[in-house]
Amino acid sequence: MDRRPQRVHHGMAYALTGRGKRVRPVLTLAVAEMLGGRGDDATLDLACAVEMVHACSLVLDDLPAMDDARLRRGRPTLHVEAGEDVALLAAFALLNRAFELVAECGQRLPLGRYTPQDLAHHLATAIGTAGLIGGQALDLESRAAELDRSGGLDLERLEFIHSHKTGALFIAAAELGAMAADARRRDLELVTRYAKNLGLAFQITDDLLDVVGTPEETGKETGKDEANVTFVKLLGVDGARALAAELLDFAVASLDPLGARAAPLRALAAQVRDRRS
Ligand code: GRG
Repeated sequence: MDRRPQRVHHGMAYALTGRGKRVRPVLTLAVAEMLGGRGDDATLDLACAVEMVHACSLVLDDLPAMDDARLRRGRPTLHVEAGEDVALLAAFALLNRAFELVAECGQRLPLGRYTPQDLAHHLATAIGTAGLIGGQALDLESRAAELDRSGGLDLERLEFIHSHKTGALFIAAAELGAMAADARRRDLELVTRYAKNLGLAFQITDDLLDVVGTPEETGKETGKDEANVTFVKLLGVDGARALAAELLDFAVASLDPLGARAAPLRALAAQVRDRRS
């Protein structure tokens, strides 16, 4: 990390470290292991690539032009720590490094049902305008509309925003794990359904923690969503909790055909339900 460009390399390391939960790479690894993956370095690298994309998205989301957040993982956000120039370059460097890693993993993994291009294609689709970027864009537009008081945000639109902004990377994380294990298509579909519901439930618990959590627990400012439409705003604390629980039940139910092998994914769903950070 002392190699040039030092400030960008330090920024990348800063964004990747700290007290993050690593839920998405854990999902990649748990799915791969459940479906018979070899647990080798290539699968681990694939999981790291997923976390790099997530770290990139957090850095961009925290920028003044987006959420304008100052605290992340219990410390200053990257642009506050190192400047917006470094934050932007580090974010794009992380994204680029993620795709370098995915390309390398595609060569190293013993794939039969999938091609190396499938891995990159799934990840790219999850990030693009049909995924994180699309969800973020719609979120920003909706916030502006709220400020103008020219348009309300209903539950369907909120679900659409967050199933893209948050859910798409959960789905890609699970799919990459399944592909690394050379999973059968049927099993890939089961974990996709699991991850879709898990991702949306994760976002709802994020909204809940913004209201009932503390900065000490969550490592970020709370009450940030006060001016925004969230699941808690639309449904209340109890209603949002009930919806998260229902989605987690759906997530777990989609694992039924996988039997006892899916115990770690069931445990992950319970952790999302009970999380305080
Ligand atoms: C080019 C990758 C890319 C993205 C551009 C900025 C953007 C588009 C999308 C924002 C996506 C985003 C940050 C969604 C919020 C998801 C969410 C609930 C984040 C919090 O995740 P945690 O709790 O964080 O897993 P830790 O710190 O534990 O890793």
